[in-house]
Amino acid sequence: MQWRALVLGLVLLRLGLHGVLWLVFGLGPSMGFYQRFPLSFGFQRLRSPDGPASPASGPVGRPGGLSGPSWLQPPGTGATQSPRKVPRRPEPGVCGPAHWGYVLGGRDRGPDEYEKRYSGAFPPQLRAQMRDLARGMFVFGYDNYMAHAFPQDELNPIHCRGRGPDRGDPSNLNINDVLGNYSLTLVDALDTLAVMGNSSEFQKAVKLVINTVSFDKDSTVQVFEATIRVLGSLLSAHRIITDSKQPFGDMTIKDYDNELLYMAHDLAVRLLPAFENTKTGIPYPRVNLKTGVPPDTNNETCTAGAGSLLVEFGILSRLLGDSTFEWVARRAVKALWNLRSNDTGLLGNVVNIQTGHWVGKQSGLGAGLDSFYEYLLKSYILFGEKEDLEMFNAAYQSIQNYLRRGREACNEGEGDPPLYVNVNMFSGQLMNTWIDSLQAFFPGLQVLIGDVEDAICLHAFYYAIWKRYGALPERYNWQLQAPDVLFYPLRPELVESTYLLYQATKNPFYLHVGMDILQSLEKYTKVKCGYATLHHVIDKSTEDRMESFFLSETCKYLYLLFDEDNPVHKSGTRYMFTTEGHIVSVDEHLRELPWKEFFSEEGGQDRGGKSVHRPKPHELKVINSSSNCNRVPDERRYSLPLKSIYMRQIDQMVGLI
Ligand code: DMJ
Repeated sequence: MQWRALVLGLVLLRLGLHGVLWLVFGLGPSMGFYQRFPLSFGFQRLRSPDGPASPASGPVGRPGGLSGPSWLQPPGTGATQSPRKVPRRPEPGVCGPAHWGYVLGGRDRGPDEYEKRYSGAFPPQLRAQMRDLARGMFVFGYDNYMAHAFPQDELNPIHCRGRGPDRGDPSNLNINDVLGNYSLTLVDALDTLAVMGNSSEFQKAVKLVINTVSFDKDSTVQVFEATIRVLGSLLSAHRIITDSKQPFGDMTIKDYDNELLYMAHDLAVRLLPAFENTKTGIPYPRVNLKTGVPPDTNNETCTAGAGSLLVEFGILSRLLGDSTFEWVARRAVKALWNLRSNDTGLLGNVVNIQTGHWVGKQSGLGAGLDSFYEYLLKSYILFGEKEDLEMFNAAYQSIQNYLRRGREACNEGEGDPPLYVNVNMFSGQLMNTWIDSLQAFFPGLQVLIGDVEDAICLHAFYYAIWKRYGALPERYNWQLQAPDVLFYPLRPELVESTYLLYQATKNPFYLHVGMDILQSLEKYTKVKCGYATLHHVIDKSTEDRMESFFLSETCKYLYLLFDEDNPVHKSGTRYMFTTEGHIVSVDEHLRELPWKEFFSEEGGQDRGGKSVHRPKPHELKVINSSSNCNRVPDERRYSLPLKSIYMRQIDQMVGLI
C-alpha cells in the first residue's frame, strides 16, 4: 500500500515539477539552475514499482496522488526521514534517479498530455495577454468596489453592495477584525495602482484617502490586520509619492505634505494601547480605535498577530524619527522568541500575553505563525539588525529539524517528497494531518533565502492541490487526500510563491502555473460585480465577499508575474514586499536609527535601556525618504548564507547583494 500511495503521489507531483525540469532542459532558460543537471535526467524512464500511475486528478478523497504515509513518522525515524541541514546545494551531476525519473515521464511512455501542455515556451504575446488579464481582473474588482462599495470597507461582489464592520454582532471576528470603517479596500489597493502604472487613478485614490479616511472610529480591529493592510499600505504609498525617481510614472501628488505618513502615525498611535498593561510585552490582539483596549478583551493572541508588526512599525519609526513604534514591535518579537521551546526551538501558535503560557502548542508554517517567520527575515532585509537574522536562521533550522518530513533533498534520494507538517512545539510530535493554504507562502520565503530547490518541491505540492480543485482549500488533509476546510477566499499565497519562484528561476513553468491560476479565478470566482470567495472548492459555490488582499496581493503578484518590464524588476530601486504585498524600497535611510539624536533624560527607554525622548506629533521630524540608495553600506550588507548559484537571481529579485 505504501508503495502504491508513493507512486500515486509522485504522479501528481509530476504536475508541478515535470514542467519545470522539461522546460529547462528543452528550452535552456538563461539562468535556470537545473542547467547544472545532465540533460539525460529529463528523459529517464524508470519503472514504477507498483503498476501504472492513476490519473493526476481524481475525485476528492480517492487515492489519486498527494498522500504520504511516511510524513506521519517523525523526522529521523525511517530510512527516508532525517532532519535536514539547510540550505543545501545540489551537487553538479547528482540528480536523484528513481522518483523523478518516474515523475518525469511515467513508464516507457512518450510525452503525455502534461508534457505537451508545459513543454512549450511561453510566447511574449501570451505573456502580454496574461498581464492584461491580470490587470483587467484588478480593474474589474477595483472599479466595482468604487462604484458600489466605497467608502465602505469591502465589496460584496455578488449583490454589488458595500460592507462595513458587523456592528450588530461584535463577536463576528471574521469581519470585525479586518473591517474598521476606514475604506479598507481602497487603502489596501493604493500601491497596486502604482505598480500597474495607473498614475491618474493612483493620484485620485490617494487624494480620496487623504480627504475622506479617518481613523477616529468606534471600531475594534485586530492590531495585526490594521497594521499590515492599512498602516503598511499608507507607508508604501507615501514612499511611492516621495520617491525622487518615480519609476512607475508620475505618482507625485500636488502639494503633498506627508499626509499619508501622518495618517499612518495617527493609526499607529491608536494601536499603541495594545502594547500597554501587558506583562510580557506581547500586545493585546485587538484595540478600539477610539477607546483603546476593550475592557472585556481576551488575553490570548496568535504568534503571527503579535509578532509580525516590526516591518510596518519599524518603517514608521525610522521615517518619523520616533523609536516608540519599533521599540514596542521589537519587544513583542523578543518576548515571543524567548518563549520558544528549549528543546525544539519551536514556537506555538497561541499565547497568553499576561502569563506567557502557550495556549496553542501547535507549531507549523501556516495560520498563527506564517508571517512571524516572514518578518524576522524581512525586518533584517530592511533594517539590517543582526539579531533579526539570527532569530530567523535559528527558526528556519528548527523548522527543518521538526516540521519537515519526507526525503532530505527535493530532487534526489528515496522517500516521499518534502512536506511541512504541524507538530507539538515541545515534543515535535505530529499534531494533525492537514496543511493550510496560508502555508503556500513559504516557498516564496525560501526563495528569499536561497533555498530554491526545496521551494520548488513545496510549491509543486500546493500547485498539485490547486490543479485538482481550481483553488486552494483553506485546509487540505494530506492523509485523507481531501480538503478539511473547503473555502477559498481569493488568497494570494500560491501566486506569491509562483511569482518569486519565477523571478528566481526564470523558468516558464511558473508562467504556465500563473496562467492556470488566472484562468481558474476567472472561471470559478468572477461574479457580477467582482470576484467572490469560493465557499466550497468542490461544488464551486461562492460567498458574497471580496477580501481586500485580492486587490493588494493576488492581482498584484499575478500582474507582476507577467509584466517582465515592470519597474519593480527593472529599476535600480530595490523592493521588498510586506506580508500584505505592499512594496517598500530597501533604502539606506531605513537602516539608520534617526532617534539616536533624540536621546535625552525625558521620555522612555531605547532598546539598550537608555532614555529616549518621545517627540509629540508636532515635533515629528519626517526623514527625507525620497532618495533610494543604490548601494547598501558594506557592514549592512545582506549576509545570509546564500547559495552562490542562486545569487544572481535573488539579487535581481530583491537587489540586496
Ligand atoms: C493577507 O492579509 C496577508 O497575506 C497575511 O499575511 C495572511 N493573510 C492574508 C492573505 O491570505
